[in-house]
Amino acid sequence: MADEKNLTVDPASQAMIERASEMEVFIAWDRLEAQQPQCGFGRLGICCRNCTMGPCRIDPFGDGADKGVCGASVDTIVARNLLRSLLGGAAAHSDHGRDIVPALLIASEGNSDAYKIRGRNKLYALADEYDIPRADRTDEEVAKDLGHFLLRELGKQEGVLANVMRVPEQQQKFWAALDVTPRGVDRDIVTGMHMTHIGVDNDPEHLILGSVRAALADGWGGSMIATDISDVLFGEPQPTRSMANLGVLKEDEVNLIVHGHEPTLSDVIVAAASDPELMALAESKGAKGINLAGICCTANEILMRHGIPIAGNFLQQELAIITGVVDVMVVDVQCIMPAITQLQECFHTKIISTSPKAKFPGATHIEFHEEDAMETAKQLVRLAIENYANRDPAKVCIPKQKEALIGGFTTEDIFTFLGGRYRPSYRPLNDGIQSGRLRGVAGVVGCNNARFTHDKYHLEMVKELIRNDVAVLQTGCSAIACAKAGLMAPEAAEKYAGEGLREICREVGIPPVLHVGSCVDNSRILTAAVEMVKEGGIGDSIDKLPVAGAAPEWMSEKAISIGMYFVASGVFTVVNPPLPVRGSLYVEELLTKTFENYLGATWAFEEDPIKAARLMIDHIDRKRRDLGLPPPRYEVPYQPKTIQPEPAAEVASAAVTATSAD
Ligand code: SF4
Ligand code: MSK
Repeated sequence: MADEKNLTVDPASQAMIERASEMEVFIAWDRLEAQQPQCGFGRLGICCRNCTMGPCRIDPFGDGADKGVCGASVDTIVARNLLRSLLGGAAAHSDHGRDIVPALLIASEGNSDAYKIRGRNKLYALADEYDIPRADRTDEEVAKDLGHFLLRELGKQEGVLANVMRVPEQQQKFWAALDVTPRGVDRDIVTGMHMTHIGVDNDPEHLILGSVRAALADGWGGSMIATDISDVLFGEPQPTRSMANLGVLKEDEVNLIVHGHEPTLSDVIVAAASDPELMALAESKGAKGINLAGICCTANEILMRHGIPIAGNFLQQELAIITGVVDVMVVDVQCIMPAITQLQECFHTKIISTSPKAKFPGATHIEFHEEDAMETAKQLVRLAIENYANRDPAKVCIPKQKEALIGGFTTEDIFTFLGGRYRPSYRPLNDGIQSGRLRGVAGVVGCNNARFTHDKYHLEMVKELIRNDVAVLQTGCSAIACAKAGLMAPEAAEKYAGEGLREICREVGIPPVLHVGSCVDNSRILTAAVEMVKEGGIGDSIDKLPVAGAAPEWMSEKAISIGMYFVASGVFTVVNPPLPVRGSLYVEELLTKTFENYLGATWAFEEDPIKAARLMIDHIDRKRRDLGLPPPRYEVPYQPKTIQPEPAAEVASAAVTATSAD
């Protein structure tokens, strides 16, 4: 395998990759190497398996086949593939939202030891928004109506999503003109799948607009519903201190890691881990305590509400097990590598799958049902305690790196910490942008991808943005990358931020990079943009705001949906790697150019994180000029750094060349 320093910039991960290689344990980077050369057709989006006359593939050089057996053009195939991938992502987010509703309904019965209505302010705000009566009713009665209302929204068959009323008027006009106003999550995803069947929709533009509608149903529907219900059920996050990186694991305590996405079980495990009986049991086995930590977005969910430490992001899931001290890893859905169960052959860690929809060969399956949530949570903690004695001391190796962070920012609490308790407002944010002290705001989100040096792209991009006085909102594994690098500590402003952003961070006492949650919480970035529009003075629609988005190391289909709903909501969004559409010039132009006229924003593809940040800053400056705002108060020199192209990309283009020459 290549030098671990080229695989990740995170020292804790470098140490564990080295450890894996010493122990001859195969991990993601080894499997990536074994996969070379990867398929260049797939990367360009030009192969189709939608019927058994295929698979068909289009020759990217124009010498061979330019149509599938059915006559589908390269533009149709590329657009259809993108739509299918996006639907996978939108479905995952939206099903996450649906899966939280049963817990809300159980809480509304008022007799669960696991679930209670903890976010009263959010409950009242949502009830008022959706016309659910509150007078002379208990919180539980209101929550029950809310749960049923949101279930109907997810499965809505007539009309449009209720949350469309949250969207600024200009965005609604764009969507109406294109006929992409989201109608209902289930409906728009099923319709999208139907469109991709052989011989249904063959118009590439129409297919791409189908993906816009499904993405909007995710962003303003499924994901937003997931965020809203989680806030009602588990409580609205508040800024909270915690730590991040593998160094949060403890040699002398039972370590239980929760990994995946949905908070319905992990939030209850937080309570179970502090149960006095279980703590006594842990002590009786020689452990000093029970240490709970998270990986991926489950980590973000329980960090935001309870300050539980983060063990790592997507590419650290195997590395956590290689520390030799993870007694149990509880997994539910999304971003869980099947490989982790194979590590059980070398390490004592027990992998326990819990979702009725996700089984992992080799894992112990303890199916989670909301009615028995506390019982199941305690059972899982007990299993971790019992497995503590099975650790092999010779295999224990915990990297020492961990960094302090503050997480738990939301659209709602931004009001308070900016405007103060007695005058909550977005005014100071908008004032900062209007005066030029703050250049703009960026959302930097998304995954890790083994093809690109782990965390490097997130860190370089975010540092360049804050150096140029662009405040950054983050979710997902990108947020974890920056937390591990110390960018979410308040002191980060002194070290990394430009002068204007530093002044604001000092005044308000916030880090320059704000952790706003998990993947579904990208909806918080949409609603924060809406509040900036409502506050006034920096654009009367989202596409006019000096804001931008990015996913510099994305890999999951969910990221396609997130990027598409950012763009369709008016946010210019830069991604790396490019969407798999480069086999069709038409589709690429549609997404990166024509969308400007359709939606007021476009996609951009750029691998170099500094150049990508520069695209975002230039976009923000253009928006500032269009609004007649003064130039940024503090300019810093642009320091281009050239990043070496990732080796896999070279291999892929070689693969295309080789295959087409066959
Ligand atoms: Fe080939 Fe058309 Fe079938 Fe796709 S749908 S596999 S392009 S024949
Ligand atoms: S977990 S979707 S790797 S951000 Fe949400 Fe991380 Fe991407 Fe999964």
